[in-house]
Amino acid sequence: GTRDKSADAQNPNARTIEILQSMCDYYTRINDNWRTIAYRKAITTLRRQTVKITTEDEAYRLPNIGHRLAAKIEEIACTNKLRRLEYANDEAVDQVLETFLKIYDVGTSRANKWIAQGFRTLDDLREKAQLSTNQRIGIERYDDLNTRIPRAEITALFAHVRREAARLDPGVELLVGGSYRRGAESSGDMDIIITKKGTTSSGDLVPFLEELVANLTREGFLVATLAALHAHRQGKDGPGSKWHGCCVLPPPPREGDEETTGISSSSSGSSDVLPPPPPPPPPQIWRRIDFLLVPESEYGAALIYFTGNDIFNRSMRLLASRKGMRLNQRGLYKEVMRGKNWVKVTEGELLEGRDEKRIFELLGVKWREPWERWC
Ligand code: DCP
Ligand code: MG
Ligand code: MN
Repeated sequence: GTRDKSADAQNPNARTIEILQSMCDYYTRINDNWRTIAYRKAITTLRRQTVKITTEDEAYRLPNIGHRLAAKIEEIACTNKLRRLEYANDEAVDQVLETFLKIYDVGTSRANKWIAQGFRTLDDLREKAQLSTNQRIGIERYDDLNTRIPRAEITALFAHVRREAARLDPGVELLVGGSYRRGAESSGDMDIIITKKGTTSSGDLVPFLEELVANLTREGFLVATLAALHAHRQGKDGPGSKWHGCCVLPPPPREGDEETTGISSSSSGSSDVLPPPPPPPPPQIWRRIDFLLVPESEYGAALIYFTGNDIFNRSMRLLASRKGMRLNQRGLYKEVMRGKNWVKVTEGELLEGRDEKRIFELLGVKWREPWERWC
């Protein structure tokens, strides 16, 4: 918004530009990329005008200005202000938006719709809004799911999963990716990557994960499903072989539940004084857990992707494209060559998928340990 302030002041549409810029800043703040871009384009168009735009029709005839923005431009020209902006800068509403955006599976447009419908609290939503199953879980477990997981707890949760997995299939390999692999002291969720020697399609691992999820659910470790395995399966080995949900650490075995030494039971039995009641079990915080199935042939690329962070991933992809390659979570490919009319000249050929270090090499990047990938 700092660009060309003086030039804007000379522009006959100065006031309109100023207010649209405030809206643009607001949408940037709340991460609404679509509207940010729309406003930016409209502002650019207005900057080029040499006469004042006062009606919706005039505005709509200009490039990059749709009906809604055109109506707003007319409102500003007539009233010198924009009601929507007063509402956008209402701090109370901002606070509500922030609260709603922290519900699992809720994005800007959903949150803004709820606000427009008059909802202001989680209780409003619980009682009056139309909620998906996931949004309902996100509200019921709002505090849990917005609490970061200490590293030590991830280690313990993972040990439990790994034990169960090894019982089902000792050949399967599991690893915690995401921020944990980057060495974070706490994480938003736990990303478990699953692979097995000899697999070439994530579908090969689906039966294993189905059984693992069933067992972990039966014993009370997994407590909610947010994205079931089948919902994301695309084709026979689509990228979506994943399961998202919530888990809790199994409660520690209570004294007396385990086989005892005999000493403690006999000594306490002879006393007249009642022993103090056992302390209540610690409250169980629901934790977000993701399982990702990856065939061995794609393991390296998947490791890079699921280790992140997201900014590091973006720069790796950008680097690949600058070198005529394409990197995604399945592999590093030679870029598809396209000719006239976007017709493929060559098919993108797989260069490497299996080996993380080899992908760095082919990209000509010095190897970075996971904990050096914060951006
Ligand atoms: N990822 C990405 N782009 C996204 C989302 C994810 O590249 N838009 C990749 C990088 C992330 C990894 O997937 O590191 C795991 O995603 P998470 O959302 O679980 O992010 P982190 O594990 O990095 O952080 P957190 O501690 O919040 O879970
Ligand atoms: Mg994570
Ligand atoms: Mn995750």
